[in-house]
Amino acid sequence: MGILKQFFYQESGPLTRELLLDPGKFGLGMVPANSSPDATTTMVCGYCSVGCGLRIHLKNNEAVNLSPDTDYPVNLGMACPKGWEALSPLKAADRATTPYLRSPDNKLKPIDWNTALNIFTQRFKAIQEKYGAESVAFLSTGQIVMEEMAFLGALAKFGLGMVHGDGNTRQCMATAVVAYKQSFGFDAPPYTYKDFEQSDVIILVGSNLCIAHPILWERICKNLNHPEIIVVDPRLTETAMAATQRYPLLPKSDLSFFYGIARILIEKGWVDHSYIENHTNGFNEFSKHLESFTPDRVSKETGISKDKLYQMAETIHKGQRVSFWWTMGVNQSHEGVRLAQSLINLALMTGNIGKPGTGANSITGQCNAMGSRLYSNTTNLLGCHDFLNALDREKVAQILGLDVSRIPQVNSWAYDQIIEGIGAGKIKGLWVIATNTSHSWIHQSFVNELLKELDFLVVQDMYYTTETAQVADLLLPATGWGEKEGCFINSERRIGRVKKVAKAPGQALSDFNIFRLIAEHWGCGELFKEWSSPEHVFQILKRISKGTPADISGIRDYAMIDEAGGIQWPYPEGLETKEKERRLFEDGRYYTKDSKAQFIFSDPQPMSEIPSQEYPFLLLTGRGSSSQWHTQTRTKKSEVLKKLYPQQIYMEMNPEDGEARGIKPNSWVYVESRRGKIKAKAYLTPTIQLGQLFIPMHYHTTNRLTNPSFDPYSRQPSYKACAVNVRRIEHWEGDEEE
Ligand SMILES: Nc1nc2c(c(=O)[nH]1)N[C@H]1C(S)=C(S)[C@@H](COP(=O)(O)OP(=O)(O)OC[C@H]3O[C@@H](n4cnc5c(=O)[nH]c(N)nc54)[C@H](O)[C@@H]3O)O[C@H]1N2
Ligand SMILES: Nc1nc2c(c(=O)[nH]1)N[C@H]1C(S)=C(S)[C@@H](COP(=O)(O)OP(=O)(O)OC[C@H]3O[C@@H](n4cnc5c(=O)[nH]c(N)nc54)[C@H](O)[C@@H]3O)O[C@H]1N2
Ligand code: SF4
Ligand SMILES: [Mo]
Repeated sequence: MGILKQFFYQESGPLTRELLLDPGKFGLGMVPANSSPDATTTMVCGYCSVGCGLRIHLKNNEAVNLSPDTDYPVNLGMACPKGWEALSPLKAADRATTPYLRSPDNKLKPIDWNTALNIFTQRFKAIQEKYGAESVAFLSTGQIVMEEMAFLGALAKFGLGMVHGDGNTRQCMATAVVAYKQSFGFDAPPYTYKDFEQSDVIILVGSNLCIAHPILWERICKNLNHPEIIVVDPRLTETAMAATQRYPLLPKSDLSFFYGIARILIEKGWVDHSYIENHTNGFNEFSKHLESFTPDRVSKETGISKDKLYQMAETIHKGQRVSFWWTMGVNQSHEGVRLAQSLINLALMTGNIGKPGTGANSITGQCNAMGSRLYSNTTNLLGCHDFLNALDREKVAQILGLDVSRIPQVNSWAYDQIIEGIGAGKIKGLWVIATNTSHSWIHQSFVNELLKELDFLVVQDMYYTTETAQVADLLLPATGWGEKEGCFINSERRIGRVKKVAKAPGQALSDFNIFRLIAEHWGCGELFKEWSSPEHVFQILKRISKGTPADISGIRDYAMIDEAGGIQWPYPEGLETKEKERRLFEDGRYYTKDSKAQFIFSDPQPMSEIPSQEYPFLLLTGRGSSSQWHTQTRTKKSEVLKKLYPQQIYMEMNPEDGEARGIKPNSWVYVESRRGKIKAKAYLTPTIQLGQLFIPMHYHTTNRLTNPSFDPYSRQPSYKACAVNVRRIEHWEGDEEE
């Protein structure tokens, strides 16, 4: 029990007089980020990937309030409602304050940590003995610090013998990762936020910046060049309303659209031949491929007039500094990788990359989506190495002091394959950390049926009330942002600090300490003896990154990150720079063998579910408001945020469609797909095109409707297209949930 006591002391304050009198003896000590009783410390926000700096105001070393950091280079004194309210979810009444175990009468009952850890070990080991080591898998997240992600990935694969583990970043960033890797030779978003201020043409594709990355929108507002702001989105979003040009194309017609634009640029001679010649491969093949994308064809396929196509091409041509930005309207598509590459191709062929105000720029989603891309040990070996490459395995094993045989020689299954694996009887145990699968996975009822088939499901979360926690066999109570130490990496590759400014509730422990305890109980603690604190792990990750494109070996320690206001990767040893914003590819050299970027393209494919007579509408889903975060486990705990968004699920529909079906504003309707039927309130609005609908993802029934279709290269789910029908509710069918 010794080690546990230390952890409780570290997490929640002293348990015993002995600890109180001599904290140093236990080596872990409680936070004091700052020693004076009333002070301020700074850290980055724990919600989205913008990564705003927040000043946390402390009383007796505990957070009492916060305000946006005026000196941080990301947000320059601004924050959105979630940031302002970031502390309130920590105090919620449904925090998991003790481990829970499902009892024979099917209820979650509190247990102590020692029992929980023994059960974790016994159950997973028994499953592995019976069905093989790879029959236990994990699903992780873009929302824990990178030191915890690395620890989880290393522990699961090198310590517990798992082979398969993926994260919610599959739902989110997988497409951008694959697109960049194939085109640039490395998963490398090239931009820095200053590019928003330096562009004169900003093209936002499938990105509702005002809602999803509000402070990046504020950065655009600081642009003094009176930029053209172009929004390509089937909906007239908040961002589109504020744009100077709008392209409300038909959903999933983007690939045809951007090939059409590329063809016009070539036809008009508006391309940068010298850039193409010196820094790229495959342009001739690409231009040949574009021949059939005539303005007539593209206009027909996208619903955008030929004049508008020429207007967009001309705007790109006239721009001195053109930047292309994309988010989920691109990544979450059945052909997302090729679509992202169609934007990369446009930047390359017009030479709009590696210069201020330019770039083919994927914006990430979660606070640490990029940390997960680099260090989660899921789809690539720790630090963007390759499980399939013997030299990479040797390198990582040597740095970690491991026997190389502990490193799997195969790639992990993707999220959807892990889920399918349950159905096929190949995955029998699952450990879910900081993601709410039962709510957020596509075709929710399918995954929820499969979760029941598992022999053992462990969920590690801050709350015992999440949809996934409620079906767990074992629930491990975790602390959250503000209750632990580590780093996040934001969209512009900036590593920022997260600090412990609040005590853990009850016996909750940081994910980091949970992993340490599991290692001990499993019997592989020896392998991780160097992994004693987040900052020690940071030092290990520096060594692993050395020599890779994302080298951070020159970052001395946490204090240096604090002093610098966050540090962007790469930051190799010997780099002496005071620059606060750095972009990639300024020398025109990419991470491929011949240092050239590659044009990649293929023919557009039909989406897997097309509206029919029975299901005549196409349903889009996404973010609803700047005050709602995903499955709402955190944002619904804030009384302030709750006033800023609709409490009940709603469906946006064009008023003409509403009238044709006798649907009145604010009336309840059924929305039905081939997979399920839900109730929603009709919100009639001309911002939605005829034949289309939109439902925010934040309500727990939305994903009952979505269709499990995936990009073939990235295996990212296509959340933004499924065929549905809508019916007026004549009378309540009482047994159904809304
Ligand atoms: N307030 C808030 N902010 C968030 C989040 C949150 O939950 N709440 N989540 C964070 C995360 S993890 C992410 S990934 C980001 C997501 O950020 P965004 O991607 O900006 O958000 P979404 O609303 O999912 O999707 C963006 C747009 O894609 C459009 N779209 C749908 N289909 C198509 C299509 O075929 N073509 C085109 N061009 N567009 C299409 C939708 O109409 C929508 O407006 O937001 C992050 N920020
Ligand atoms: N229909 C539809 N579905 C979608 C999308 C869409 O656009 N449309 N978008 C997809 C995208 S882009 C994303 S990123 C996913 C997000 O989907 P999820 O990852 O399922 O969403 P969250 O609500 O953020 O879940 C995070 C969980 O981690 C817990 N948590 C928070 N911090 C910590 C911590 O420090 N430690 C631990 N152990 N737990 C913690 C929270 O309480 C919560 O239960 O949803 C996807 N689903
Ligand atoms: S924009 Fe994102 S990082 Fe900034 S305060 Fe809002 S949620 Fe936090
Ligand atoms: Mo996401």
